[in-house]
Amino acid sequence: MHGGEAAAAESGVAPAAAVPAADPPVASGRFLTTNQGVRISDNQNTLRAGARGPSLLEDFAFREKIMHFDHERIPERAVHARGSGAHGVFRVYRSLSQYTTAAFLTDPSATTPVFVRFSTVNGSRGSADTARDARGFATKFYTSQGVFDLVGNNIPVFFIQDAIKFPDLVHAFKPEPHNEIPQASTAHDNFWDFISLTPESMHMVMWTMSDRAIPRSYRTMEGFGVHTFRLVNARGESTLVKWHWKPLLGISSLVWPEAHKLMGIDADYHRRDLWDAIATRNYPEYELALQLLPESEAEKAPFDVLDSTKIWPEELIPAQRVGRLTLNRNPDNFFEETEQSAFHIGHLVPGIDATEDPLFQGRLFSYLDTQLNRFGTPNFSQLPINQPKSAVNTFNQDGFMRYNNRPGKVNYEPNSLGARADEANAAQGGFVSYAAPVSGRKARTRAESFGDHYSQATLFFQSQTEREKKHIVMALQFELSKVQSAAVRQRMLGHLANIDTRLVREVAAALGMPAPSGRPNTAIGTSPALSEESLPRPSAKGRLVAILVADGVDGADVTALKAAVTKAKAASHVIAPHLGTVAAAGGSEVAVNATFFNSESVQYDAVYVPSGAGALRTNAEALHFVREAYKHYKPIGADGDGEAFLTAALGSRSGQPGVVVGRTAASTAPAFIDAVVAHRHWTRSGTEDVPA
Ligand code: HDD
Repeated sequence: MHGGEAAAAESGVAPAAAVPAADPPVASGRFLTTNQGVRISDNQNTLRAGARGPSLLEDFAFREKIMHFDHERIPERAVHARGSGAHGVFRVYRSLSQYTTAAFLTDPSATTPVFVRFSTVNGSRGSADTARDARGFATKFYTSQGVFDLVGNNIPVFFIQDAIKFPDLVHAFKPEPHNEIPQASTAHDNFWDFISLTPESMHMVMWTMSDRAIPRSYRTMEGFGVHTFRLVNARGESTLVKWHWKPLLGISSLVWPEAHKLMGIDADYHRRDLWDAIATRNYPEYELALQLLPESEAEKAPFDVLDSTKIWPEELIPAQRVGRLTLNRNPDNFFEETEQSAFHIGHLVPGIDATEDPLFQGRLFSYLDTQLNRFGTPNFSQLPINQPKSAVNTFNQDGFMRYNNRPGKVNYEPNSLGARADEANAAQGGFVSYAAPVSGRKARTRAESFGDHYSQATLFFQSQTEREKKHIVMALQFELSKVQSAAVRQRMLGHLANIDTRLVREVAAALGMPAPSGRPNTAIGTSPALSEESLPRPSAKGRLVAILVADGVDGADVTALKAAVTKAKAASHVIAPHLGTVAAAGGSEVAVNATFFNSESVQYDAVYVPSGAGALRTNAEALHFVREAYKHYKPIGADGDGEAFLTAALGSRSGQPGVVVGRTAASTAPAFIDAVVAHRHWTRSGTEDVPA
């Protein structure tokens, strides 16, 4: 009997009916109500004195509605404000108990729920997805031992070695403070001024100027934990670890003019791609790969494992694939899940620990602090998206929006008056910090072993294919040409000279400046795993093919092509001069998904012109569509009189790599799908002079 019931029984007064433990009041029922559950009679007109008179203060429904609206926003994230989230599951392939006690890494039968948030770093919440930038790849594992957050990026190194420099880095890359220009872009003086005075950033600069910084999709980019972490096993032994996410679709990127254009045409390009893939059950998948290094071997490595500006070349320390992440559910509500998800690099579970990396150490402070700013309360951990799915048993209490304090009288520990809440030791699954030996004098200093800022930048550049090198050169030409200060440009050239002689020569030429000489460490060699183009492209899965049609198209041909595309696990859209249907030859109708006025070639991975679409020969938008796809090295296919259309669009270029023609869709499809798998056809010539 509850206290209230006992008292009522004593007094002989019947207790009031128990209030049922209700679910939170979500939208339900037919009638619109106020927040207090009172039905609203008119949501279109305020209460006013006379039809043309002033509104009355008495209108509580109006005031409540406006008050709520006025407070809808929470501060956007200081960085990574623009993002998209998805739910999923993680499963380890085999037990890693040799290295760690973390249950989700030792039990291959366990399916661990996860929430992943992808993001850009620089732009504000409404900025475009395809900006040149690093991408965040933050994973919240709801493990049986509590929440573990892996808060990583799609680039394995960072701009700075010490967290004390982070606010300056962010101030420098964000829009300039006097005029808030430019949005979501590093092509401005402040960024390059800071970078030119921060040699340790050169390695990451090579990555952000490469195609890795303009991914085709969140589904086709890698993820990295960046720092060295520790895995700790049951014997208390530590193994150093670098975390990698490897996308099963392979890695693919946009080309810069395409990314640029997409910022205007579809600012939500990556968000939409992720959402659509999950909605159509083409679940994005990534393998977790670990680079493992016994603590005792760290000293022998040719880099300092605590330096976040360095990779561990995979040829030296292989990345072992140990588990799979599948994203299989879109959020029900963007704000509640994606926006309110709160990650923290200090959300660690037993068996996974931090290292002394000074960037890691600083992050351990910043993430909780930033959540206090965003949510105004330490109780953000009670929001459903942030709640652990394992038991929570804490004496923390109260604060704004707290709703589940522990019941009962006792709220302290140790206690003898209430339920016990014993602390757990390691054997009972308690978190025990790895007993890393620490010694030294207190000083503001940087280890000498952090001192080589150029060799791995050179390693990255030297590991790229010709085409990839060209793109890095072009990105630097673009970015530095936007810098007004000649001194900043000159200083940057000084750094590039220490990375690669050709790089500095070509960038300097575009800036109209002399190329300084430097001392690149060319002997560092190459790491093939760093070249996106050299990695395998497994299939056409997930690609989107545009099929251009007009009245008179051969309906059977369209059907055959669509079937071949579906069989390859890709998708297709039929594009025509108008929505609705087009009349196919023979009397059937072909349904249209998009038109030449509401979509452009940059939104597609490949283009096909089926037989009977020859009428498009005089359609300027259709001609432009194909020319632009050609310019961006995309696969182009045609059959029947579709070939005549290609000739009208491309002239003699229709014999170039990745342009596939045939008699029917059925006979052309296999070669066309192969071209789609290859994605871009870099050896194609004549792209520069295509008028698109
Ligand atoms: Fe950070 C957010 C990744 C260095 C301070 N960071 C944030 C997010 C990602 C990263 C993916 C977005 C999480 C989400 O989706 O909500 N950050 C990194 C990586 C770093 C890094 C890979 C280097 C290895 N960050 C870093 C440093 C500091 C911060 C050195 C501060 C000393 N980061 C923050 C933050 C953010 C954040 C201000 C903003 C919003 C948030 O935390 O929740 O605390």
